[in-house]
Amino acid sequence: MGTAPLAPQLKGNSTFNQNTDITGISVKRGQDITFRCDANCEVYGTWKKDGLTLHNDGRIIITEPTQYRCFNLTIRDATDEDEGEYTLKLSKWRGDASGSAKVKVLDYAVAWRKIDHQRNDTVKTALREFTPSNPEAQRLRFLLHGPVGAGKSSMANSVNTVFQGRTTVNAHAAPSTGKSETTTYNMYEIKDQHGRKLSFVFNDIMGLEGTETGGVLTADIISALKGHVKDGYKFNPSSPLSGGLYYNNNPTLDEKVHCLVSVMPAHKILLLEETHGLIMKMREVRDVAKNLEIPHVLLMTHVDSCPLVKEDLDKIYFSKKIKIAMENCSVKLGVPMNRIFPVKNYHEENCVDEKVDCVILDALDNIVNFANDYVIRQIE
Ligand SMILES: Nc1nc2c(ncn2[C@@H]2O[C@H](COP(=O)(O)OP(=O)(O)OP(=O)(O)O)[C@@H](O)[C@H]2O)c(=O)[nH]1
Ligand SMILES: [Mg+2]
Repeated sequence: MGTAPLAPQLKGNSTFNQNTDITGISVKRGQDITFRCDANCEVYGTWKKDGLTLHNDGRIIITEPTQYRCFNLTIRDATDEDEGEYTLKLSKWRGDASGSAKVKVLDYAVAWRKIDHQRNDTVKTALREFTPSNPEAQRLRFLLHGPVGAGKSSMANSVNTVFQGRTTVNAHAAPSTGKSETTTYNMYEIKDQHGRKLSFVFNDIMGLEGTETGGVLTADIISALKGHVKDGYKFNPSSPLSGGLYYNNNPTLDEKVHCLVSVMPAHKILLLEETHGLIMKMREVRDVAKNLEIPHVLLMTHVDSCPLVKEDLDKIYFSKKIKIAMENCSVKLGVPMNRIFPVKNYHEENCVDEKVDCVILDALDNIVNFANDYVIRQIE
């Protein structure tokens, strides 16, 4: 609970107490915000937030002032909307006074989504043993797409790392130079520590750029989604694939994509306007997936750009920054919150970590389920 004595600051010619300290308070989401003010004579008081008068209403509790001297305001279960400037205006026929305090709402006191490392082994075993429920799809295919440097190739590597119990580098990942490191269409199989193939693969694609002429073309991502692009195709940012050796005219269900996986770095989404070229391109691909009824999830990478999460990945669902970035992804890219998974890739580690495994497994478990639901729907 965050509490602050409000300090009434004298305005006009009042004779009651004046105190010029303006106190600010910080509370964690879900905690209560409490203000108290003691006047040194009998006065009337009005509470305001950002200039608007507050009234008793559900979470807002304004207690009757004791002897017109003691004023209390409590806001239960703080949310972001409670941030702002709170003012207590005290008045009497001889003048008035007011005191203000700023409230900042910090990270959550309680995680808003559960993560449980204890389930890692169970989830891993289930995914290792998984086979698609429609025999026409021998394995589930997930298409990774997103901005240059988002962590797409790292994700394919990270999933392999989780199942092999050691760091792996099949897909080439590199610090972003602004141009996509990945330039060809590659399929990455996932194997366990004995080299046994699992029943799902990741298709990695060239990165998107915000400009019209740079990066992979949305037409090529859409072709890949429909299964028209063959493994090994080198993308040409000035002309979409429409035929030839690498064009698959009649893809089978097995060759089509069963889940579109958008990858967006947490720190990047906050900087992108809804009208930015990258957002527009990602929305275009999402719309096609939606029309084809292909499930769509979003992996929000680089969650370690939040200091709280960098220090302890288990704090991922305590972080206000992460929640805000996820909400940004949801609104800007049109993905429901329950299809957004914040993850950290294995990018600097040289051994596995149960916390990194846990967030990746949670996302993967959902992707596999959504994709399997899709292939079941294709059974004629
Ligand atoms: N801190 C941090 N770095 C990451 C994360 N994921 C990837 N990286 C790093 O970001 C850089 C780009 O990662 P890639 O996997 O190559 O990204 P990509 O989306 O495949 O990029 P392109 O192929 O160029 O489009 C690499 O230096 C990675 O090590 C993450 O979750 N956190
Ligand atoms: Mg790449």
